[in-house]
Amino acid sequence: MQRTFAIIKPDAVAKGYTGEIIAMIEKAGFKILGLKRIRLSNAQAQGFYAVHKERPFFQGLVTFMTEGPVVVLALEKENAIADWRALMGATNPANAAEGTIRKKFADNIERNAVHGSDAPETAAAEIPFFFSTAELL
Ligand code: 3AN
Repeated sequence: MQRTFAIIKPDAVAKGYTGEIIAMIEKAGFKILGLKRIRLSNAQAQGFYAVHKERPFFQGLVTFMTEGPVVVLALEKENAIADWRALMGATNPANAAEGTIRKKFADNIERNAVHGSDAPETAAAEIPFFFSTAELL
């Protein structure tokens, strides 16, 4: 079993896609260990995306991620990291495959509906960034 971390981003939450995205997650066989709807502070968004802080899109990304509520999830499944990234689709929705979340719900490369950990080390850092052990059931 492997764990991964997911965010339903402000664009998708604001457009009312939370339920459909959670249904896709459950249908794909992920167990939801933790789930909450929160609004990121500036400091949380900057900390979460610290690996991108030298990138030209960093400030725009932080502004976007703090513009409204998000839903954060801790997920478990065999091969969870790769399987969640496959279900999300490519970072740029223009390149995302049919049937993926980004193909269905994302507007563009920045407002791209969902986040997913890209490696086991990333998941191991991202899950405790938002969930205490007691919140993972
Ligand atoms: P992914 O979310 O597919 O793992 P990353 O880790 O390369 O993609 O990028 C993190 C986030 O930064 C993306 N989800 C997207 O919101 C934003 N982003 C990435 N590349 C760009 C870009 N060229 N322009 C604007 N935003 C970007």
